[in-house]
Amino acid sequence: MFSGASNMVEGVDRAFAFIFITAIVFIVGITGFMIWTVIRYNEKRVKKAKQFTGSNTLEIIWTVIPLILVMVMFYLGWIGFAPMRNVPDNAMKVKAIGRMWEWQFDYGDGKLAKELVIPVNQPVKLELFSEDVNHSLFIPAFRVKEDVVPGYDNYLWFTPFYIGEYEILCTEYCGLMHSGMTTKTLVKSQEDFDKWLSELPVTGIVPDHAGLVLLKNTGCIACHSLDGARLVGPSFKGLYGKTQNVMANKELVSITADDAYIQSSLINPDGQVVEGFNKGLMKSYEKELSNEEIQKITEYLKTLGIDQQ
Ligand SMILES: [Cu+2]
Repeated sequence: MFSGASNMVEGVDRAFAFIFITAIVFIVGITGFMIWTVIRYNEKRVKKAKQFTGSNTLEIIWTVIPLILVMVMFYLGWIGFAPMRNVPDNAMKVKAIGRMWEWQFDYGDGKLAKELVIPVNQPVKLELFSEDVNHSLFIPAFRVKEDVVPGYDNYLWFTPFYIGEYEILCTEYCGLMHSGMTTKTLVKSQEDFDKWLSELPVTGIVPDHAGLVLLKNTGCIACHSLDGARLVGPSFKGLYGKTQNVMANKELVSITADDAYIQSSLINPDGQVVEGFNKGLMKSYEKELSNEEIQKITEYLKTLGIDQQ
């Protein structure tokens, strides 16, 4: 009955329809009763007004019926609203930025767009950020609307069901050009979306790889260069996957710089010292770096590895 362009339509429309129909029944009923009363008890028909006070039956009826009605409204509202705050794990994340007076969508890795482009039948989570004042992102066809407030990390999510074009509006008065703060959602097939994203030019800032951030924050690059230059320790450039000679237990052995080697070099640096470099200059990072962080560093080193040169 309430199928629509997104998975949120059913819940919202059901609650809306119930409240709307209830309101119509009451407005017609009450107005009709008033008109009927005015005619039926007109002075010409009823000369003398009757006086009466109190009716337990009436009191119960007009307490219980509205109570049931508002509880049903609450229930329908709740079952429509609760899923909106429960984002599925497989949702695609897009950062939606509101500023006076435009929307911008950040797909990561410096890829920015003025229109929201998303694949059909894929849950999408919009992470809402404002750069200036309060805005509100509203996509009427999908029945989603959330405030976009500076300093408050809000979000919304939905799954679009049909390929097509849908309006996006700002519904929080945000200044002179508020009414012009509109854009479009383009729902595409997964194939078309992938093509669009791969062709989207990089116009924003590309954030550092998480592994590089760790190398910088831990001070690694003070002694290990990223460009092949020889510093206190061997350079990270071309390191991953390289076969090299190391001193291990006072013996020169040949090893390949793989995940295990990087892990052991961080935890026990003097265990395998690259030929031509000195022992005792690097401390153990066992306590400073978690296994997960070491993995991120390894992932980054792979991007500088020999295959990449
Ligand atoms: Cu706005």
